[in-house]
Amino acid sequence: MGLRGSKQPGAQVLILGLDNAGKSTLLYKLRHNATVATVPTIGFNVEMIEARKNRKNVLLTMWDVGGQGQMREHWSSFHSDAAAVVFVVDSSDRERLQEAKRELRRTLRSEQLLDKPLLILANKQDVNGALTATELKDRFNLRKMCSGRDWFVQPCSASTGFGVEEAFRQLVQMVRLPSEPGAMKDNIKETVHYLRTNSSTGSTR
Ligand SMILES: Nc1nc2c(ncn2[C@@H]2O[C@H](COP(=O)(O)OP(=O)(O)OP(=O)(O)O)[C@@H](O)[C@H]2O)c(=O)[nH]1
Ligand SMILES: [Mg+2]
Repeated sequence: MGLRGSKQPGAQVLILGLDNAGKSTLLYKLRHNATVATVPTIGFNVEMIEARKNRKNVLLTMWDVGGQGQMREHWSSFHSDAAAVVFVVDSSDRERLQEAKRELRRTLRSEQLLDKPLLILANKQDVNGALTATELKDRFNLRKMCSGRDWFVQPCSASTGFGVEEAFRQLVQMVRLPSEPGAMKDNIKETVHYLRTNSSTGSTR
């Protein structure tokens, strides 16, 4: 975690989604309240955003990773440090919904993301004909896909700012800080996984 050594509690948030979903637009809207002209992300963008949780200042490190095909194989390198995932969907692009659903399903299968809260953004609500949050929930069969984890679907428009504040508020509420009980459970699970992985490496030497 980039925040080790800092006294301020914090957590890392991973922003994923297909290319053109609006991840970088969202990040800059959140960080600078500005609508920035983006280019496809090769690699990642990272921004730190302060928030209030449980009457404390917390620092969220937001990782926005490129969504193009060749970038997706790198998504998993970001899984282990993520305390929460934001998955951005272009709700106006009906032709790519299946692709988005497939990538979300693949992401949620990651052992390192088990139990991590998931915020799905039904982005581009300003576009005529965009799927509503409820339609997206049904099309992705989210109740089934996300069973056993904390999840929420928020309609928004990263470019106009509609729903963006609500999305951030929801995220802050869902994310578990290291001092919170749920996070402790995650830490224990990760430690057990680490020990298991390392002990099996040891036995094959
Ligand atoms: N109409 C509309 N356009 C949006 C919205 N959000 C993003 N866009 C546009 O969608 C395009 C892609 O946005 P990006 O933020 O670069 O998408 P990305 O998910 O970061 O894409 P990659 O970096 O390739 O993974 C840009 O032209 C944005 O202006 C939105 O809410 N409404
Ligand atoms: Mg981008």
